[in-house]
Amino acid sequence: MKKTILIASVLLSGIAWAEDAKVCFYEDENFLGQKWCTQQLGQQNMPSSMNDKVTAIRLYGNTYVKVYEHGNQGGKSTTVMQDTFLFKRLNDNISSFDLLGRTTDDFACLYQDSGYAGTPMCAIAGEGIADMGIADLTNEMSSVFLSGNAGATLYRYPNFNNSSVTLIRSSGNLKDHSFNDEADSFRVHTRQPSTLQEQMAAQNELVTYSPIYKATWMGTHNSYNSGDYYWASAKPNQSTSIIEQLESGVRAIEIDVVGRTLKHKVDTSGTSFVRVMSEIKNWLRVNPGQFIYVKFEHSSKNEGYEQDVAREIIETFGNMVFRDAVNGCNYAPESLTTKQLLDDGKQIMFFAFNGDCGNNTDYRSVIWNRMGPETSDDHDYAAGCPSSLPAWELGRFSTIVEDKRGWVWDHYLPVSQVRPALECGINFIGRDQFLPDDADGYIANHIFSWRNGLETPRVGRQHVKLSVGSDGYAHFATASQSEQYPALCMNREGQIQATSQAVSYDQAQATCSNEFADSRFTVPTNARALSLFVKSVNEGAQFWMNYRAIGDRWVPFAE
Ligand SMILES: [Ca+2]
Ligand SMILES: [Ca+2]
Ligand SMILES: [Ca+2]
Ligand SMILES: [Ca+2]
Repeated sequence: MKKTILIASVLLSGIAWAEDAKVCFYEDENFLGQKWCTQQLGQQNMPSSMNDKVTAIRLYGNTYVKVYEHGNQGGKSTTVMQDTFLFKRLNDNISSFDLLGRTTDDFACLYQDSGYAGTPMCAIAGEGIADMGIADLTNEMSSVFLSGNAGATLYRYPNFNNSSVTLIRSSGNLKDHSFNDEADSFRVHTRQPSTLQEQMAAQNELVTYSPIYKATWMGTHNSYNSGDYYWASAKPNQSTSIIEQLESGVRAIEIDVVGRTLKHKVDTSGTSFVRVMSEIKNWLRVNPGQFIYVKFEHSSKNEGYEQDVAREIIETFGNMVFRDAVNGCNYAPESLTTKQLLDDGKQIMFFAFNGDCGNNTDYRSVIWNRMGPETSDDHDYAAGCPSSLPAWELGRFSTIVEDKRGWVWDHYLPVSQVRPALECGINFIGRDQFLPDDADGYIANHIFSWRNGLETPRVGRQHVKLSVGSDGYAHFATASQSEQYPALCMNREGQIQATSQAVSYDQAQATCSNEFADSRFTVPTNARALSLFVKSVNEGAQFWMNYRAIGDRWVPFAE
């Protein structure tokens, strides 16, 4: 009971905020300068104070907006479905608009520049744009954001003609598809996720039930330091945009900021902090079941900058950001799970290195303390865990940070060490050169659950058992509820044990209670908990886990 109260008091200290449907227009890039908002749906002329001035747009709720060059919805026009920090085509030219309700999260937005910058043109699945000339965007588009289950086919000529490229993942830079500044028309359709994407999505959902300091996530290092965002003279840490990383299952990212700009930039055009926050927000608002952990490094301390950064975080994420306005730079409760945060409407939290939260009160209110040890990527995790691990018993994150930029000081965790490191209690590895297509097997090595592929629930096979293989690893597999296995039970200390009696799925909870006082029928929700249990049993052994199908989805703890 005490624990419940502690969590509730932390959660309730965030600002009360609900995303009412509205649009805000801004005079300057990065949502700065004069601002004008309206909740009124339908066609309107821009008020004279904002006519031919708009450079950025923010959308709230399920709205989208069509913007026009002239009054009364005349002239060139484009459709905007996401926050847009910088208009180029139609910049300082918008004179009227039409505010509409979006009925699906399956949509695609093409952007004028790489890294989702410049003017977008969006369409929902089942629709398309026959001629980018309606916005003077012919042969201009350089990146594509695919939302929900949208895919897109881009055509070299108008009216869906000539050669095309079909995207099943977002692309921060269409050069990767040899289609930069080529599209004249595009169609949006729905796509089927790959087996690996489905496996990763199911596992990420399972992990939300883990206490946050014990959770197993995929991570990236210097997540924003990608050639998709600026021209880079040296090889940057990442080759893809943050959206592509998140789409592939990454849930822990790392951002270095210097005041209001990002540290990792090679150009001098002032690549902004709010730009990356806005990109993440665009992804979170169409993925309400997802939560992102942001490891935050803030160099060149300055209270004025800290104030700006805090304000931009709060303005961008509103009630989505998990913060503690009362006790700034606090420790999050050790028992807190991501699921509890999601149930409270939270989708993002920021962590600093131990106590490195600066001096500004607002800044400290959005930054959590307690990044734990960063261990070495040179360690042989398969041979044994470093003495510093697992730090999760202390309620801290344990991480590995790579640094691979094509220079002599490269360091990099071999893919074969990924699973052993996670089993040592590493919460996330700050991966460099993350590959969304998993060409190096890095994503597959993060899968501790459905090792042999996510199975589809079907009649008679709607429950999940754990099978221990001859390689010492366990995998999840479908089973029929009448099959008889020992059940996995978790006690109050979080220790997992199996019942001595083999029972049907329906008897699992009662058998846990009979054999272990105060225990609960359970499913391992992180790599280390699973590994500790598997090391204590024989190969070939099978166990019931509290994990079964509801409809066509696998749901943990579905009592
Ligand atoms: Ca302007
Ligand atoms: Ca105009
Ligand atoms: Ca372009
Ligand atoms: Ca073309």
